[in-house]
Amino acid sequence: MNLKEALRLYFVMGSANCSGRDPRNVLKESIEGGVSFFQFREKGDGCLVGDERHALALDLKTICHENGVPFIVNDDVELSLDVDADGVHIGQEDGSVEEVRRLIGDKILGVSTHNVEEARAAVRVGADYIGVGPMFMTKTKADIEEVRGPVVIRSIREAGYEVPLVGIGGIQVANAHEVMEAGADGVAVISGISEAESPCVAAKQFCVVLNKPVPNIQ
Ligand code: FQP
Ligand code: MG
Repeated sequence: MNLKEALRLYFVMGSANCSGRDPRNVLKESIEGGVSFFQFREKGDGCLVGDERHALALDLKTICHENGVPFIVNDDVELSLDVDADGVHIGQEDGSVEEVRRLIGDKILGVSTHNVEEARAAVRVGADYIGVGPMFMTKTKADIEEVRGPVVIRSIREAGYEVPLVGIGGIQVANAHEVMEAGADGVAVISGISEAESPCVAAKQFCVVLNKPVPNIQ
């Protein structure tokens, strides 16, 4: 797997993002539309816990793997190991990156960053990719940092870091090009796909903007 290539269209989602639809169907449709990386982010109002959360993680992992899409778990290292996910994504407040690396071995480790300093630190401790955000205003996440936008990605590239990198936060079909032009390898999208009337059509629209082959299956 070429990580930078796979990160081009990164779908992040949990049941709270699916407007009451079954996340399994939302994920399947999004992959039909060209999603090439997936993060299970089961948090927010009414999110699943316990056995249901575990069962959903397993189902979504299976859907990903049937389609050659890496399956990443947000925040929860234990769940990622339990379901044998392909990796974990952690933020600045989710514990030590070194400790997570020790626990997951050579699985994929993604780290959230908001500026060049955090990017530098994440690279130094061996993050496989970084998420940079928020790119734009978003309603999906309440506890966001100041919106500084795609310029942060540009400064990380100008500082010489070639680490696989995606932008996140408020990315829609209409603004995704700004993120790519700043030097990202891809975009991480939640509501732009999960809340679309058709996640498949939305993903295809992203593919066009991202210069990514559009799947032609119906
Ligand atoms: N970037 C990415 C992605 N995924 C994320 N979940 C975040 C950033 C945000 O810990 P964090 O991570 O700041 O907040 P939360 O755990 O609520 O998502 F990998 F997609 F780039
Ligand atoms: Mg987190």
